[in-house]
Amino acid sequence: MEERDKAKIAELAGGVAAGNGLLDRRSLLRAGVLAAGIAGIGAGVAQAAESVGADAPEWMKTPGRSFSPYGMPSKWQEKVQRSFTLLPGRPGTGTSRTPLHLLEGTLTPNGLHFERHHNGVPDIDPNRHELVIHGLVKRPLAFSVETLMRYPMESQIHFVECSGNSGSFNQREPQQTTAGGLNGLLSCSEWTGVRLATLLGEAEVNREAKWVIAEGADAVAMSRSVPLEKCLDDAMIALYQNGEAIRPEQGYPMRLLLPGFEGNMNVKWLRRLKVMNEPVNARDETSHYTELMPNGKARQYMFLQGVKSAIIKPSFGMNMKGPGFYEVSGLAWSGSGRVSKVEVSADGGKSWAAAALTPPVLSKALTRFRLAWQWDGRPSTLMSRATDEKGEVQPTRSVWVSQYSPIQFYHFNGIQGWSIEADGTVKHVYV
Ligand SMILES: Nc1nc2c(c(=O)[nH]1)N[C@H]1C(S)=C(S)[C@@H](COP(=O)(O)O)O[C@H]1N2
Ligand SMILES: [Mo]
Repeated sequence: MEERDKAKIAELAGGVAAGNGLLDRRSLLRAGVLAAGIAGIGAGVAQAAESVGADAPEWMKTPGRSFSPYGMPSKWQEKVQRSFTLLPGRPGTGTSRTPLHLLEGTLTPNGLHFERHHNGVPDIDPNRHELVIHGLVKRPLAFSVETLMRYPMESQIHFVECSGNSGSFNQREPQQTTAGGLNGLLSCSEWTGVRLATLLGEAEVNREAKWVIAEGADAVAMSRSVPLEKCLDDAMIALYQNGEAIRPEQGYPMRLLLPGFEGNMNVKWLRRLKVMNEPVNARDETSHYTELMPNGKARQYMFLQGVKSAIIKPSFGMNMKGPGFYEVSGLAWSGSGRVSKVEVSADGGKSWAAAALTPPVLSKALTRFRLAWQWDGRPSTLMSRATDEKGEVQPTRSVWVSQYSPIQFYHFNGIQGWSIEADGTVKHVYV
């Protein structure tokens, strides 16, 4: 690109904000792709024909098909699917990932929410399911689904992230896979249900109580110890997911939702909450979900998902179409609250520019960030770094790795990078 053109783009877009062509975060509000540069660069915008409608496509010539009782995505979107990692011989055990790289915005369609099952998805008859609250309470209570539905409800938008998400970053070599393949044990939904504090209030928790043991009604009866404090704070018994009854894969007829805590603690198919004065050291919190330290000791009960971000556009599998004006965008989130800042670098971390955060920016929810980039066609390294409202900053991968034993893979929240080759190929690189 000519220096003169570059300068014109930068001027129209509101200025250069960091090295290697990152533009000011307000630039997208001011200028479209065309206005910001030279017609069509990078974006492939074409000139419209003089007379529109002369050659109408076939779908304009016959009536469309009829109504459907439950709508499905367009057949042209059939590749937008979850990807699986299953354990051999154990069909219901493993994970499926949200294809983050094929979605936009921040909410995950219910059919694409990631899945993590320890022994398959139970087929629960809601008329025979009960949630029991017992242990250190004055009044042990059993709630049918119908009873819970009569309680006052609230809606909250929150992410759920498996603590094993992005676990491959502990490996020596960067895995060459999509943004969803790397980070897709992550989804975000509007959850509607009953505040757990309301139900615990009715059961009247004893003074010595400190923990609540949550147990699922699946074949492994997955159990986790949850601090009582969290249960009395923003914990919810979720009954609805994005407006419809929670999906079987997500815990139908109800799940425990612990905003910001590692996925595993959000017990699905919830059947029992036992109030205790100590944690139980359940199988799922001793054999797994601990952090193995270099000295061979393990840290237990690491609940919070750290502040994190990843660039989704561009990412592996999306090649650049020549030099020009691009929007770099991605997702940022924190288990501790709101994302306060996301910075992007196009020169491998030498300089950083603040990205625009697309509203709404919600606590413990996915936030979309965007920044205009004028790619000059030379090899570049894109990175993003998030900061949350508590002031926590995403660490570098090497800082993260140095904290743990080399086989420890839970809670990776290090800075991620993509290299853009001169031919436009996007590769996963460690930065
Ligand atoms: N009862 C039960 N709850 C469970 C699990 C399970 O296997 N059984 N998996 C846990 C794990 S490890 C994660 S990451 C989340 C995944 O929730 P999702 O499948 O709705 O994405 O559920 C958690 N709750
Ligand atoms: Mo998980």
